[in-house]
Amino acid sequence: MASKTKNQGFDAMKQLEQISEQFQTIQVLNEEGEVVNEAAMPDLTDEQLQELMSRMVYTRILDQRSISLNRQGRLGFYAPTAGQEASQLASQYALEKEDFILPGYRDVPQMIWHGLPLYQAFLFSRGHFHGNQIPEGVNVISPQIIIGAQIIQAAGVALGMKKRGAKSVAITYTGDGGASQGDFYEGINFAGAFKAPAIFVVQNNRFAISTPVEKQSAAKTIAQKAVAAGIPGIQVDGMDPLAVYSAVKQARERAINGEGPTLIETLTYRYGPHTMAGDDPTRYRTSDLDNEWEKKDPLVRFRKFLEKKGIWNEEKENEVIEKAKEDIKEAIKKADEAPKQKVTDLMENMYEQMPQNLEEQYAIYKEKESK
Ligand SMILES: Cc1ncc(C[n+]2csc(CCOP(=O)(O)OP(=O)(O)O)c2C)c(N)n1
Repeated sequence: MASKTKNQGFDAMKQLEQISEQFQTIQVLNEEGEVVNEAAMPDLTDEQLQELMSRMVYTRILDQRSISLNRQGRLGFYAPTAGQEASQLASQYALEKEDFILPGYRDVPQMIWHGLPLYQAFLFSRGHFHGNQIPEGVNVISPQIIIGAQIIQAAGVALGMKKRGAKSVAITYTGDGGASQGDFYEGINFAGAFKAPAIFVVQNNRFAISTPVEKQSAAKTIAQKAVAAGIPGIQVDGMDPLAVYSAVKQARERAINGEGPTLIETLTYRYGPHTMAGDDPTRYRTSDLDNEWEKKDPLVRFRKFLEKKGIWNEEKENEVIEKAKEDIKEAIKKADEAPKQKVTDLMENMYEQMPQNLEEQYAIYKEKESK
């Protein structure tokens, strides 16, 4: 669309159009599990490909079980993840243990695969403080509920790594809604200016609760927002684990080579509701749109690819499913055994030095709890 306004030697609309057109979606596997882009194919062994598939299957089961546990009143806050496995798990799979994850509330799977014990993820869901006591050596922080706040924190963590001379990166995740927050622009701009080794992943699942991405921004892609920060921006097919892996792996290499941050937009979809707190997606999504995205299912596509290679079958998948169910059962049992949270735990965890006005209340509760 050329500008309707008189051209006085330059055409600002055309310039915008040209910039937007540069951002093409990177894909390695199509919906049939066929390789359509050899050049972007990551260098993964058969074992690694199987491991990635196992994690995706495991996490789909975890999602199904978490939804059902929530409905039984055995879990609290839960943001469903089905549909986003490639985006979440292939990006985490491209990391090293020393890298730091700053997740949003939907990104608990990445935390688990980065080392957070499953029972602690369940305790987080229940609002129990032990769910937020991340074990030493597990480089994640608690999921951020304030949309976009983790983006600035990631820029800071990454800059800290650079200053210490560490060869690691900070990766953070937000949604398409998060990319409209001021924190997003501040974070990517700051990281760009200081060449901080950060990776900003925007999981564009098309909706911020009920707000469609088309109403979120006039930009054709979220990836192109990187241009203003002077950093590379990539849009990948977020239902394609190999494309996501390649994009993050490359961004990580750039970051540790001192070339600064990258913004990665993954085009994805959440099959379930926004959270389990009463959201009804049928009020804002059509079944046609749901069907369109179900055909892109990352598990189906990756399964087809691996089966064609002869390195995946039903038996293997069933083993993973059984293992996931077993682990979940054990982790829930362990979460149930955690000591009941007390009011004084909340106060003690919040303050090193209790404010004077709370000291009195603290003493009252301490007394009650001792009975
Ligand atoms: C600063 C802030 N504003 C509003 C909210 C309420 N809120 C919770 S989730 C959400 C939508 C976020 O959508 P998106 O960033 O696309 O992520 P998604 O949930 O789709 O993964 C909103 C507005 C919040 N948590 N924080």
